[in-house]
Amino acid sequence: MLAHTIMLLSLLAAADPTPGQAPAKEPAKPPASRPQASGPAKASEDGQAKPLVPFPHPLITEVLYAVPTGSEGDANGDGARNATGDEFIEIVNPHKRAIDLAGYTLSDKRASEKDKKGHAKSGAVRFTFPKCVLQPGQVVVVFNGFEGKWTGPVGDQLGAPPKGNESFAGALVFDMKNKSERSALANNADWILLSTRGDEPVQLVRWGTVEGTVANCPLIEDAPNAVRSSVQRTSLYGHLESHDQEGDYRFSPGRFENELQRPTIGSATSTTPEREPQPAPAPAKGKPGTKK
Ligand SMILES: [Ca+2]
Ligand SMILES: [Ca+2]
Repeated sequence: MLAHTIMLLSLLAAADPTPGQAPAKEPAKPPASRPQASGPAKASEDGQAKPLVPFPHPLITEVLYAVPTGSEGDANGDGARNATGDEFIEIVNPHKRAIDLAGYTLSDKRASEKDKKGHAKSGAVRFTFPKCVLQPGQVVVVFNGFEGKWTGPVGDQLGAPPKGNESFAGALVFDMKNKSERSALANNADWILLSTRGDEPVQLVRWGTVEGTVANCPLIEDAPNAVRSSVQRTSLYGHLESHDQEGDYRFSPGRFENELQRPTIGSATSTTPEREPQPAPAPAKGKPGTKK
């Protein structure tokens, strides 16, 4: 109890200096672009750390937008470095209950732009998840996939992989199956937007001097420039840093340490997740997934 009180007090002190203690220098207010992830973990009223995104949303934990040159850039491990195909986004279920990724979309800035006729511009990155139950702490990696080759189970927009991929620490791996080299994240300035099946923004990770923003996005984070590595979250409640600050690895698709207990592999399809209310018809109840 005392520890919780101290933590809460320290959080309050960090976020809201008392008038008598003028901050040494302005501004006391954190940058608007990193409202939630630049400081310590938010605490709810009971003192428990809260995920950076509310239930039932997943959380982006790593982005490889600037693929390292040479063999060090072979993030999907197919033996060839591809500046487009080896890009990936890693996400996790940060909650204590299962969630369903169905309809969640990852997209870049290009995907938000339209040409004069109102059509989507070419070169966009956009991936919409199929039905995919994610247990607490379970990790997903979505590769760009351009010209990629795969070992082990890999899903796509039409279907989730039947199980985790041991080549990626047991994470569920998806392939965007991009057919154009131009459908890639821009190294100098771009973003990844996570949005719901109802097209509501959940999380925006951006880098470089990117123009524009996403209105009404509750979590906007500016990732550091990462020339020869990915950017990865320091913890489930932490901010995004260049991956090479954490050791010799330049990226770690599928590996994300967190405070949640990892579920037993194989239970992923056997638990019905709770879903936010949606207009779409509810799935049949009492129909457990096939056990393997
Ligand atoms: Ca590769
Ligand atoms: Ca990782």
